[in-house]
Amino acid sequence: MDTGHLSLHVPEPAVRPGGQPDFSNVRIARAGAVPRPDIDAAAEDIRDLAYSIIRVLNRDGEAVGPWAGLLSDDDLRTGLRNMMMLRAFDARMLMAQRQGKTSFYMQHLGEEAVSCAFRKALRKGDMNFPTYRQAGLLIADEYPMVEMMNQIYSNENDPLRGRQLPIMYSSKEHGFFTISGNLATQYVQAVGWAMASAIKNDSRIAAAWIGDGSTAESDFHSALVFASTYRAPVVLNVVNNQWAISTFQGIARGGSGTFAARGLGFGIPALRVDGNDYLAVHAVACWAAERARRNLGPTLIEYVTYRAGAHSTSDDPSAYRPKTESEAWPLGDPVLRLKKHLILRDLWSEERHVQAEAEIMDEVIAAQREAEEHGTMHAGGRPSVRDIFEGVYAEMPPHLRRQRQTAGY
Ligand SMILES: Cc1ncc(C[n+]2csc(CCOP(=O)(O)OP(=O)(O)O)c2C)c(N)n1
Ligand SMILES: [Mg+2]
Repeated sequence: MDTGHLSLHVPEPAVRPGGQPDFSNVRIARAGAVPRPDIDAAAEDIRDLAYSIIRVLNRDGEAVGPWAGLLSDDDLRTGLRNMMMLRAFDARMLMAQRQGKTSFYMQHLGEEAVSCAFRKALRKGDMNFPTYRQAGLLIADEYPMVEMMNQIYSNENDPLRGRQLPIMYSSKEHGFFTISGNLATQYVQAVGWAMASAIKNDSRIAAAWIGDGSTAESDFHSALVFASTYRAPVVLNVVNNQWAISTFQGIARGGSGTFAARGLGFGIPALRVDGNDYLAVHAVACWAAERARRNLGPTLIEYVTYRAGAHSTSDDPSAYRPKTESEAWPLGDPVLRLKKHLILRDLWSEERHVQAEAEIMDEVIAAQREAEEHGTMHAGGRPSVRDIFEGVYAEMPPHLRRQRQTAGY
């Protein structure tokens, strides 16, 4: 009917501060219920997987179903340790920011499984194009924590010589492409890198990273066109942590139902996975990485998780969501869920957990001491002004050389 009064639909989160958190609309498949398709399945034959949630760990902590069984006992304990390390690292660096030792920090609370488990599906030489919330890729690959801290403090040992925002690490050696603050650029870069790898008949694959909110950027969509057309060897990761600073995921998702479903219009196989389930994340990541390696093309993965902390040290979530929303999140906490699984299988215990927590914190504090000997934001050593001019051009152009001389370096 023609009403003569047009209006826009603006999606709103179900609750705001002061309200009762309610996630009853988040439909969660039973652990083990979602099938594991053949690696060469066509996107249209596995459409359901873009609307369900692949889960391995059930409520009791058992690993069940067709996606279970890929990780050894040692792998699982390492996974738990990596996530605990990332959490401890975050806690110390948040405190360091409050103490004025760095200007800025971003934590991973509640999302540790995504980057830690994903890293284990990659091989040396593969390349991630991460955002600021995937430091688990570095931790799980044993990148030295002290280097991360040097970067956060922009001190004299900062591998990036003070030229990047704190937490925007870079390590070619560890398959961690320099973080770009301009979100969604990771997608076009990763797809381009993957295409280059295929053009060179190389064997290395790429992984693109994006948050729910940033999928609204056009870079996301144009990257999907190229990935789909040329069947680029890339894993397209969407971390749906429900929030994009203060904007809820419903804005960027729009009418598509799920973020995974965005892949279907491009003919890209798309899976949705419980992002707080270390085993499920790892299994789905391996499936997608294998597809890429076997030249079967891209896979889009949506990780359903929850940003339990503030967006960054410049954010206060109590202004836009109920304080208790995090506790009401139905997929639980990734560290506690893996811990429960290990205890159930007699591979771990409450005592060992407490002990490991203490050991890990000691390790983080030792790294922090070492980094602080080389300076923090306002004290001690810092990179030379000369470094501003280095590292951009293979050969410094004359105008930059002149500027450097004028600056006295
Ligand atoms: C192209 C671009 N636009 C805007 C911003 C500012 N910005 C920084 S973080 C952020 C929210 C991103 O949310 P999401 O993609 O969901 O990732 P999350 O922070 O939840 O991991 C925005 C809008 C940016 N960095 N880049
Ligand atoms: Mg988000």
